[in-house]
Amino acid sequence: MAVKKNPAQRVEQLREQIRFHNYRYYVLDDPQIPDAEYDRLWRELQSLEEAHPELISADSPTQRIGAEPLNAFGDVRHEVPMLSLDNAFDDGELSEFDRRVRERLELDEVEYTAEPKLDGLAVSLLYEHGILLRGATRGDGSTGEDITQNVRTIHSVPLRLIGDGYPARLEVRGEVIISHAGFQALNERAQQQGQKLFANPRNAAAGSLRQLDPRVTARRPLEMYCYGVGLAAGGKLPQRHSEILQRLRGWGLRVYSGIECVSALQACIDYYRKLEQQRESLPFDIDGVVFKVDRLDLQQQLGFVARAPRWAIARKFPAQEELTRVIGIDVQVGRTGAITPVARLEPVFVGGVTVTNATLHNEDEVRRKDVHIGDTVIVRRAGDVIPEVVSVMADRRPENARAFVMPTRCPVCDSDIEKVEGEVVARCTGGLYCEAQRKEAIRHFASRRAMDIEGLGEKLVEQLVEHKLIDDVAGLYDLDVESLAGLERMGEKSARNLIAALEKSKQTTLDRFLYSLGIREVGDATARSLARDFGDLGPLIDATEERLESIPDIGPVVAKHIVHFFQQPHNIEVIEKLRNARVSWPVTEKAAHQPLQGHTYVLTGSLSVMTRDEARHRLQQLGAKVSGSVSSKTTAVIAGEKPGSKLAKAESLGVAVLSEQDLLQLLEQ
Ligand code: 9MJ
Repeated sequence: MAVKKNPAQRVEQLREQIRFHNYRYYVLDDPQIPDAEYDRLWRELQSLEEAHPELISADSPTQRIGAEPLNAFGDVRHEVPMLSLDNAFDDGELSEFDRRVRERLELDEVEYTAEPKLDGLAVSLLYEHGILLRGATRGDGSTGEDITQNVRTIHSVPLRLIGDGYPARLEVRGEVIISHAGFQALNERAQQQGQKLFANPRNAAAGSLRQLDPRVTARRPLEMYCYGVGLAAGGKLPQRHSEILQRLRGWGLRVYSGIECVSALQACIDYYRKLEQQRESLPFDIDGVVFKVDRLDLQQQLGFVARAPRWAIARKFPAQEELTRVIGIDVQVGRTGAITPVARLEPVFVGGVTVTNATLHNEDEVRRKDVHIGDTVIVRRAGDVIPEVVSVMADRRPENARAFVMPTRCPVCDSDIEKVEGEVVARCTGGLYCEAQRKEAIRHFASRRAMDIEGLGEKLVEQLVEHKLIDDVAGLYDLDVESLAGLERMGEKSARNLIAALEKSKQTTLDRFLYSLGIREVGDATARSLARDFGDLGPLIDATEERLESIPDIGPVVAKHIVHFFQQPHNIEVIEKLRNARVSWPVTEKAAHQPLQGHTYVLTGSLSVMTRDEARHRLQQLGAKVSGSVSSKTTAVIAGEKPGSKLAKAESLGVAVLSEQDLLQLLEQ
């Protein structure tokens, strides 16, 4: 029989258990127990500490947010300076670095560790006998600020190291960041509370660490990844950087799992390319890759110059944010008449391309960001997303800067612009009378996920409409080689290719056809639901709002748009013309392709390729049920990043667990 522990022993035991589970959750991303079980341990510790306040110690997991607000941060002198990194902006500069290293060391080949360069704030953590004593910012490298109270609130920072063998005094360095998911949640909360939004995760992390009140910091989703050691005294560390990182992980500190040891330049370049590819799907922002000479004896031999070590380099990605000037603000008219203000910019090179326009989304955004013509602004370009104006450099506003005035009439067709109560978007009321809306409708019709007409790009659509060769999408199928061949940049061969592509597009599917019509709020996923449910166009044209709303994922607003669309005689006329041109699709048996019928899935954690909502939707389209709780009847649990207690429940019930990769395969079927 277990001996009943006295309170002091039980408190220590609970702390050890909680530390271990924190480590599983925050460091390894692999929780071992359900949330409810963790909460139980936590509450037991809390009530024991309440009953026996003399047992409370600063390294207890309950004591993360203890201290009162400060008046100012104190200074911390770094015993070992916190160096910065030299940069390489292209492969040539990286190659130069490698050459210099090899020459100095008189070696033919050097091994490097390759790490993502996290875009956050460099922080130092000092542990004495395994207990976190102090956290500090980098500052100028020799003196930083004492932010102990704030780093203590970060769950991936252990208040006490686990395991053993750590030096008596150990100063660990790393980057404090906010992940994309954390950033999104933070801004959603700020918006709900009517507070100012953060411009990017880095600013949010910096602002959060600089709070004098640790209770504010504690509400911010900060995380820390460690990448090195400053001071180590009273104990031994391995003689390779990569092995030190392994050790840190063993002591409960979070280290990014994708760090690799690479030999020679080509492998460095390969790693850089790989990370460049992965950049968009990583859970946090990175601005490059850091290469460090792996052997510490070689690092020592190389030493450092000024403020940067000779043994490391940051190969930076092309910048994603740059400063430029707004030379005008125009509005663009979209397919559904939506009016989007667009900043015309002095050309600027951002993230590898020259940017001359950036979206301002809508009038409210222009006001919120307070963008004037003449302002110097920060422009951001992330991946393939349309560049956007992030913020204005208010102190650089020239005297003659002008505010943006939202037009009241469409700049293209002169129809009224109207803004429906409760909607953020203003719209041109011209409909297909508006040339801009017509062009956009045709472009959408031809796009890849719609009718997929190869070779029919933006420029060509503009010419076709402007030369009055067509006035709606059905007109495309009346085009012939002669009428096309006279257009700019259109030889006979391209004309023939386009006619062939048009011909090919006539064999389509119902969902593509529905999507291509450009009904408001009917994206490709909704189009698939409709196609699956109705099987053919006729019944859909006759459907009532009520009937449409009975379909999962179709709400009252979408239903209204669909009914309204088919009530317009003009739209029915175009559809008839398309059918007369022999556009056709196989008529499916209603709800034919439902391979997952009878299966139930549960989603937990965050997915990287799609949102949970999308995943649910797509599973439902294949006939699956998606449930919020795990039971023995569950077919499988699909676990993303940071899965919740559902994963543990699945494991305890012996229910299958699928990764995001498995999910993608399932959906591919
Ligand atoms: C970042 N920011 O991720 C270093 N860093 O090493 C990594 N920064 C660094 N290493 C020495 N991974 C100085 C800075």
